[in-house]
Amino acid sequence: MKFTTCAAALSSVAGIAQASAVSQEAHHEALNALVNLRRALPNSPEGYTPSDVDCPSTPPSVRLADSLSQNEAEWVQRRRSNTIEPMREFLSRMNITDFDAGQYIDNNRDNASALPNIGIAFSGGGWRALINGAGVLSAFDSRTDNSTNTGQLGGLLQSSTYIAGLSGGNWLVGSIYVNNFTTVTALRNDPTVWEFGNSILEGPPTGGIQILNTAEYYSNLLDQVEGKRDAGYDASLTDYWGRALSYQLVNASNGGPAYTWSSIALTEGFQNADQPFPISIADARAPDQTIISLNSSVFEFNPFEMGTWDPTTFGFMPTQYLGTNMTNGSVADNVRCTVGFDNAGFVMGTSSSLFNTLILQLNDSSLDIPDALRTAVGSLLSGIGSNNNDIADYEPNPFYGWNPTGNSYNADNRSLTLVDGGLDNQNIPFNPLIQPARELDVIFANDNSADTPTNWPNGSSLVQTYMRSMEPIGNGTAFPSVPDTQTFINLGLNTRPTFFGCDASNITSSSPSLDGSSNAVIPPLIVYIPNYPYVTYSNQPTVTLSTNDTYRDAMIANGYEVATMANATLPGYENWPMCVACAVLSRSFDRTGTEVPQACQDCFTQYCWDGTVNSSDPGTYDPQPRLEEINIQSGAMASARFSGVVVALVAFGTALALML
Ligand SMILES: *[C@@H]1O[C@H](CO)[C@@H](O)[C@H](O)[C@H]1NC(C)=O
Ligand SMILES: *[C@@H]1O[C@H](CO)[C@@H](O)[C@H](O)[C@H]1NC(C)=O
Ligand SMILES: *[C@@H]1O[C@H](CO)[C@@H](O)[C@H](O)[C@H]1NC(C)=O
Ligand SMILES: *[C@@H]1O[C@H](CO)[C@@H](O)[C@H](O)[C@H]1NC(C)=O
Ligand SMILES: *[C@@H]1O[C@H](CO)[C@@H](O)[C@H](O)[C@H]1NC(C)=O
Ligand SMILES: *[C@@H]1O[C@H](CO)[C@@H](O)[C@H](O)[C@H]1NC(C)=O
Ligand SMILES: *[C@@H]1O[C@H](CO)[C@@H](O)[C@H](O)[C@H]1NC(C)=O
Ligand SMILES: *[C@@H]1O[C@H](CO)[C@@H](O)[C@H](O)[C@H]1NC(C)=O
Ligand SMILES: *[C@@H]1O[C@H](CO)[C@@H](O)[C@H](O)[C@H]1NC(C)=O
Ligand SMILES: *[C@@H]1O[C@H](CO)[C@@H](O)[C@H](O)[C@H]1NC(C)=O
Ligand SMILES: *[C@@H]1O[C@H](CO)[C@@H](O)[C@H](O)[C@H]1NC(C)=O
Ligand SMILES: CC(=O)N[C@H]1CO[C@H](CO)[C@@H](O)[C@@H]1O
Repeated sequence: MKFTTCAAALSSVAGIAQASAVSQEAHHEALNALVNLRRALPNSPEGYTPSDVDCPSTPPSVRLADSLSQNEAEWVQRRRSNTIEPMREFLSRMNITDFDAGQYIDNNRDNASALPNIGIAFSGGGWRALINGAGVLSAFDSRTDNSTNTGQLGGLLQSSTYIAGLSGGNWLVGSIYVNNFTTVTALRNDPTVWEFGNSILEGPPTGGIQILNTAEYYSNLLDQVEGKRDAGYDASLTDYWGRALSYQLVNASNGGPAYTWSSIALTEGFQNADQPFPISIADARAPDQTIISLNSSVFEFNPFEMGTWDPTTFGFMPTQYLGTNMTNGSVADNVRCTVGFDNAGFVMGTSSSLFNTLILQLNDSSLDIPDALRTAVGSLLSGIGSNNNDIADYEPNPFYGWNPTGNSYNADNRSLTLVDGGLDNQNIPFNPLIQPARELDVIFANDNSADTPTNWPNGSSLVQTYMRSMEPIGNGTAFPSVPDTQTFINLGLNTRPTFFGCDASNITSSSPSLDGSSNAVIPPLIVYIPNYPYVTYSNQPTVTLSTNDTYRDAMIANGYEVATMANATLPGYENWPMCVACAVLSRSFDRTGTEVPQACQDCFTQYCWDGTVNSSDPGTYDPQPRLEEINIQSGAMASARFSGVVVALVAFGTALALML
């Protein structure tokens, strides 16, 4: 038992000292008191170390992935009613010509399922995805200053039911939710988080809530993970990586070791269904295996459950009780339950495990790390074994013995190894959002992938998800037709928002199930929002250890312009906000048999991919900023082109950098 981390967590939260002297029960009580008092997040009794507790009267069990969980179904019902007012306000403000959106909502408000059901997805792509995505998210958030002015999109977030993040995109979603559904503006302005001027290898800036120096930073990291090992759990490089990430993403001392992913469900805002349902993505993969979209198992972590809809495992486990020794989907009589395994940083680290090996880059001499520390930490971390570098170990495997005929993938393994959600090349987290059970009508998908050698997206992620949806692995999901990646570039579909699947009647079937039958499923309409330079070159390499606040803020501003198309000031795109409203309403119009307003028909003509293909070699793709560049040089020439100036410690291969 290691109480030091818990003590640190407790005392940091409420100034309770000497927590190590109290019993576990007292810990629970103290924590419950804190939960009621303040934010509901640091609820792991022993900080980063998972704890044994008595199982609840209904012990945790694995369920088939054949529907929403009861918790989610109840929650979503409340959420959908709560989106009606924000949606009414948003759609009215988007001012669809000759159409009264307020009246439309009012006519259907007694039946929320007739109204639009919106999801938002943030792709992977390291810090680039986090920061550019942050600009997009802030544009959708009515809490951002001026975001509800004419030409802007504030309120789309408040109108949404689901939000999913993958890898760097989940650093964004995770930062928002783990910090009490805070705003991008607050995270940017807070001097203790999102400070990427300091390399993750050197630790956070000193002062404030954070610790003192690099040596102490490592001592804390190692101590926290050691506590987990001492309690009998396997630790992988992801544990260290997740802890390190937390110092940048979690607004609490020592990276908030007691913050769990499941505790999001305990926050007031979530319980009131005042915010969308957050989902993080990872893939299952054994060490040293490779996966592609057609043979990956996509796992999701939501505040209630962790598991997969894919036929390979087809089960869900309560997130809160991850770490519990499960057999055949249940807890044996003599076994106690585990809590605190689902550490929020560990979940964020799992989704982004591709970056694990960054933590091994200690030998870079430009880093301000004492030599003795460099050596000690270096040998400890490299001792973990290179085979396991990019996996996160979920041992005990919650799906051990579960559904042994269907669960070919991991029923026999005591350990479930998960990796970065982008490693199967589905870099946008569509999988949880195209599940028929979630009934989404439209997905706003912000793509910050580095598909081209110049680190811009080319639609590759959509292609992967589309192909997967037509195979048995897609297990009843459907996805709109999309063209090949050359066409994306040749037609400029990656230079501005593009809609896919506008004509619901053009998609009549989904992936065949294993017995060969196929159901008609209408997929959500996809609003593809690719990264593009507006006010800065937002194609920073995926692997970037540090940058400066000037560039960070320019990237956030860029993301804002990406989402709003420069607040609808680009010639020919003044109708963009109205067309966003049309995309939101499209499936609902179909359901309610409403004639599509002429203005929306014009929007669909302009923004929908019309089926045209041009697969010729597009050559080098090298877009230039659409607007005047923000000066990120602090006095130097504004035109100086960014070309790998960002300190990228890419000792581990360019292939990696190109992948996400
Ligand atoms: C969380 O955010 C809500 C809404 O802004 C606020 O009312 C509440 O006080 C916050 N809780 C904490 C613990 O900061
Ligand atoms: C709504 O659009 C009409 C033109 O279709 C315009 O005259 C009016 O000013 C717009 N209203 C707002 C609030 O932007
Ligand atoms: C609610 O709307 C859906 C979709 O338009 C429709 O199928 C259903 O019959 C409606 N339910 C009620 C009670 O009106
Ligand atoms: C919001 O708009 C006002 C008025 O144009 C301006 O003074 C203010 O700086 C803007 N705020 C932000 C954060 O852009
Ligand atoms: C971080 O926490 C402090 C203290 O609770 C709070 O004042 C601040 O607003 C928080 N920052 C963010 C970004 O939520
Ligand atoms: C997935 O498919 C790829 C390409 O065919 C193959 O190399 C890999 O071994 C497969 N992985 C699994 C887990 O089946
Ligand atoms: C788990 O299920 C298998 C059959 O699938 C059975 O042989 C085994 O005894 C079960 N184990 C437990 C602990 O129930
Ligand atoms: C998990 O529980 C089973 C009983 O269901 C037991 O046989 C096994 O030893 C336990 N594993 C661990 C690691 O405690
Ligand atoms: C768009 O609006 C945001 C927020 O008001 C502002 O910061 C930005 O400069 C605007 N961009 C353009 C091109 O007007
Ligand atoms: C319509 O469906 C066909 C067949 O799946 C597909 O080839 C075509 O691209 C689709 N058109 C559009 C615009 O999605
Ligand atoms: C910030 O970082 C960018 C990208 O590396 C660099 O071009 C710029 O000069 C830096 N600006 C400052 C003020 O350090
Ligand atoms: C819709 C569909 O095909 N669902 C299948 C998903 O996979 C599970 C497990 O193999 C099947 O039982 C479902 O029928």
